[in-house]
Amino acid sequence: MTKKVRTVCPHDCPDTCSVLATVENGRVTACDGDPDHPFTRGFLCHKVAAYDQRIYSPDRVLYPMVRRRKRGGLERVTWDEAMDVVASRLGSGESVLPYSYGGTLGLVARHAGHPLFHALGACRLKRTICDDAADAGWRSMVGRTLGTDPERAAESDLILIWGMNASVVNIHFMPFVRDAQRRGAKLIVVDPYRNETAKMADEHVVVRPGTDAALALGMARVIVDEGLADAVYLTRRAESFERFRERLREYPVDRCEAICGVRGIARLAREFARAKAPFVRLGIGFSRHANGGQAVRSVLALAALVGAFRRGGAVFETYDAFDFDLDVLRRPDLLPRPTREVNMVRLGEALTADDRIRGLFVYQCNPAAVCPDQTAVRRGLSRPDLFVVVHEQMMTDTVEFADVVLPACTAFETSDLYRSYGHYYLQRSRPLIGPVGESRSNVSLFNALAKRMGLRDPIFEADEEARIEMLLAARRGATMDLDLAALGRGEPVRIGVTRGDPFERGFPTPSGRFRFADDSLADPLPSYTPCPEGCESGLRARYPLQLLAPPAKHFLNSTFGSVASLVARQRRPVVMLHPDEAAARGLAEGSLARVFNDRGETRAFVMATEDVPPGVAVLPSIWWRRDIPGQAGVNTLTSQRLTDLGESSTFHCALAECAPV
Ligand SMILES: Nc1nc2c(c(=O)[nH]1)N[C@H]1C(S)=C(S)[C@@H](COP(=O)(O)OP(=O)(O)OC[C@H]3O[C@@H](n4cnc5c(=O)[nH]c(N)nc54)[C@H](O)[C@@H]3O)O[C@H]1N2
Ligand SMILES: Nc1nc2c(c(=O)[nH]1)N[C@H]1C(S)=C(S)[C@@H](COP(=O)(O)OP(=O)(O)OC[C@H]3O[C@@H](n4cnc5c(=O)[nH]c(N)nc54)[C@H](O)[C@@H]3O)O[C@H]1N2
Ligand SMILES: [Mo]
Repeated sequence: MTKKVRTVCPHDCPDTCSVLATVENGRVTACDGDPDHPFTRGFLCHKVAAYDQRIYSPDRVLYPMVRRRKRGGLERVTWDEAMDVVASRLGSGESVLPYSYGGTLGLVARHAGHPLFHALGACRLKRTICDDAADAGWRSMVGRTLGTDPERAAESDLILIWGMNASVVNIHFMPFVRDAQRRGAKLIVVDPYRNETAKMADEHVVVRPGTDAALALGMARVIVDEGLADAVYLTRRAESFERFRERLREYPVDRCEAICGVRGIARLAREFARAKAPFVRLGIGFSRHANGGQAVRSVLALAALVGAFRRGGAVFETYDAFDFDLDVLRRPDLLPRPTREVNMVRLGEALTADDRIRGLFVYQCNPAAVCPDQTAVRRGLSRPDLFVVVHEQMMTDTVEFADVVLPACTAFETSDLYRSYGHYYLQRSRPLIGPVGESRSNVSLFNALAKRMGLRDPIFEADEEARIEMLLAARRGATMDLDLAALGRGEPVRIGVTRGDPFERGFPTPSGRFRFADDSLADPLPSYTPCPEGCESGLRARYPLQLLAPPAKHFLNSTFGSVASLVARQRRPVVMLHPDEAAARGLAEGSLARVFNDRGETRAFVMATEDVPPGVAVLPSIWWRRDIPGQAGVNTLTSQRLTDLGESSTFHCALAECAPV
């Protein structure tokens, strides 16, 4: 029996696609993009189009396993036995650290573990590995994390994609950009290297890594000096503009050009300010530097200066508009007291600086591959006194360190509710197939474990469907008026966000205005500060290459490294270098190079290309260890340093050197 069933792509990507899955005799056999979803528009990325290969991957964890002694092999056990081992050895209180992130973005699955770990009084994880610098920067000016509907880019005459390889990480945004380009709009991409998006642009602005604030503030200075700002908008909609104008005195154009390496800032500024409907798509990429929060604030200030929200748009993420009270799932009230917080970016330090953490519970995350300073992370995970549980779909690099491995369902085997961080549609999914092997969903695992540990609260009785209903009952704001019948049928449902200016009735700030200054910050105004490990740092004498570690097209972070056809598409780990940099080091095209700094070394094949400027090295990631020559990934080179705002990650803020093997 063959049927087509609508479901949702669960992965950590702004597109949150509606998927039409073909199910034959209880097996998923094909996946297509839903033509009726206004953002998916009928197509999928290669990754999810091959989803059946992931569900039935030879790397799939099919049953529970226990390691009897450190470094020994994994032995198959029953769920009962595995749960006994976990319940008796995990511990409780602050010796326990839950470690999870974005395996699925389903609101129910993603928050399934919180009540249990709260009830145990475990350490709390600060889940700030991804967008928190950008988020903090955006919030400080706008109030909440939402912005112009990305679909509105189609009506723009000048689109600026800033610090984001949208053709790779937000591919369903690009048709809107192409629609605009067909109508004569200009696309400008601001990025340190000519990525796939820059190749589609009418202009590529090559900015030095970590200097975006200087570029944006230089442009803002020109706009203010030449009277090109939207004065009416600023008077009606903004506060503290005069203080911003003062700050801009520190950013004359020649100083900014010297910092960011961009010539013609004045021309760029005029063009941007004179556009009828300028649209700025801010990425997270350029926030992954030590000064990333202020970089985002500078670009956002630039957008506000020309009244972009009113005339065209500006957006970084949309998720706050999906207004649910997530605490009904997270249950912070179960915490006995505010326990220690551990920043997930610093897992390496948390596990190696001392031995306070004795039980680590990893789910929907692959820290051995995705965390910065991988050498420290792996050393920590190998600690003989650390008990490690991993709930996983695949035999990932982290499983290598597990004392207990528990098989996890994929999203197609369970129910969930999905908001998006890149559009304004909500969608609900139901299981397409039964659990593969003996796998269990996050909710069923944590409910069973809570019972085994003697915890009693009604939340531990609630299955996925019940939790979805709890969320829907706890909705407010833009999610109030929902077509619940359509949602129940699995259709994408638009939430109540206007297609025009999302802040036409005011900003969600205390004053209702856009805030150029936020006095709660160490530096209330947008500013540029050189990065300690960036293009202006002294360390460049030893490590002259600024390393960018952006996402690979055919992987999603480390997910999909289990799909052979996608590994084949991505071919092999490469380090992209300017031909002069390659030649200066005797690195022939296609040869194997060592890329190293004080934190470690990875190996990759040289791709000499003028797409990358001198002084920069680009290593698309995240490869599985088995596919990396030398087996240590790019994150051996990245650091645990946190951003200026939001305590987030600094994946593109590392210096390195390169040499032949
Ligand atoms: N195919 C694919 N899609 C993905 C992912 C994936 O791994 N693969 N990951 C998903 C996830 S978790 C997220 S958070 C999003 C990430 O999405 P974003 O972070 O918004 O975008 P990225 O393309 O990852 O950002 C990397 C880009 O930023 C540029 N960049 C680095 N430093 C600077 C700088 O200083 N200035 C400027 N202007 N640009 C800079 C890099 O050169 C690169 O082109 O994508 C999601 N989508
Ligand atoms: N060098 C470098 N490193 C980076 C980045 C970068 O750009 N460069 N990006 C960073 C960013 S933006 C992010 S968001 C992080 C992402 O880091 P992670 O959230 O760890 O992302 P993934 O690598 O996709 O790993 C998710 C894992 O969850 C598993 N999983 C999926 N669904 C479920 C489920 O329902 N239950 C359970 N138990 N498991 C599940 C998957 O099999 C997969 O192994 O990586 C960061 N690391
Ligand atoms: Mo992310």
